[in-house]
Amino acid sequence: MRITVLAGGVGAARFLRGLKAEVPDADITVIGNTGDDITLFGLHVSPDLDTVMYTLGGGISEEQGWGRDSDTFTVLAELSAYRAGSGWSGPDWFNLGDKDFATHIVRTSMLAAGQPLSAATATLCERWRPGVTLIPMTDDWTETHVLLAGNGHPDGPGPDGSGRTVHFQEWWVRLHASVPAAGITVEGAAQARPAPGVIEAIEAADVILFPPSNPVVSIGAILAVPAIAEAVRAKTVVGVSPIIGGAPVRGMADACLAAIGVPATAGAVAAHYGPQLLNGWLVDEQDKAAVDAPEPAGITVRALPLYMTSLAATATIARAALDLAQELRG
Ligand code: FO1
Repeated sequence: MRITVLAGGVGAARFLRGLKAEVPDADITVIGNTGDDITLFGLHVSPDLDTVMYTLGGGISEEQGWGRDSDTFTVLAELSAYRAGSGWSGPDWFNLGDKDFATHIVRTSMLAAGQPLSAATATLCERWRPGVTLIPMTDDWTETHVLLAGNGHPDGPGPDGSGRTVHFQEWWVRLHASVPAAGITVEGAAQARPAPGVIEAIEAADVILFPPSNPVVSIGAILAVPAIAEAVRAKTVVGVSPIIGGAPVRGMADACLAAIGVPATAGAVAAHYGPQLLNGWLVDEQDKAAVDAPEPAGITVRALPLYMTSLAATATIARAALDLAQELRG
């Protein structure tokens, strides 16, 4: 069976562990979000690609859900010493571990040599062997930016009164999404070309899965690449709600949904994707009212326990998604 998964970070990576356990012989391609990518200290960091690679490759920090297991922060401490002892003022809010730096150095050195992000990702995966084919959504530049609402917050309106725009990571990590977002845009996505193999993986798939990733800045960012959205719409797509009981299971998807005027409910997220894109939708039993609700019209909704509390629980969710896809494909 060929399965193609559009993936963000932590939620997607954990879902993929269960999917791999449930269908170990399946050919799984993961299309990773690169809107989160950021250049820090001259290094290209791809948080969502690394989270999937480390999680499936056995190198993830389980408690953080990102970055390397048992990492140290000696380089960061040295950077702080330079910040304190000189006029240098590089960002101090993004915690990069020493082992993690090696990943960004390999990636950046390959990019500097003219290799595309997809080639760098393939090289990194030769070491980690994630057991899936991990392809960035595009090799072109994309960055998700957040327009901060002008609300009197120190980071609020700029001199002309309009809200400042910051990189998604600054909003997410430095500001903890504490300043409401008035808008979220994936810069570069409209012009971006799918990376090699992305469209082929979508077209060849028996089913496309949307794991419980952030519908705005993760799956939404991938779908912001026009050719990808168009290819996905032609397929059977089953998604897993990242919202349970009106709140995201982790992360701040609710703050992202608010930025685009979508209520943080399982049904509203399905309706946001729409029946042209999404054919099946798994919701938690707390949200089983969505099964019969009119709003996600044209989308078949099933309710089951959605907390990924163990590998077995996650495998059960993955099985339910595959079964629903089979049912919908007829
Ligand atoms: N998230 C944080 O909340 N704080 C951090 O300092 C942080 C560092 C970091 C370093 C590497 C990496 O791959 C991810 C990192 N993240 C951090 C998570 C990151 O912001 C998220 O994984 C995604 O970008 C959102 O899904």
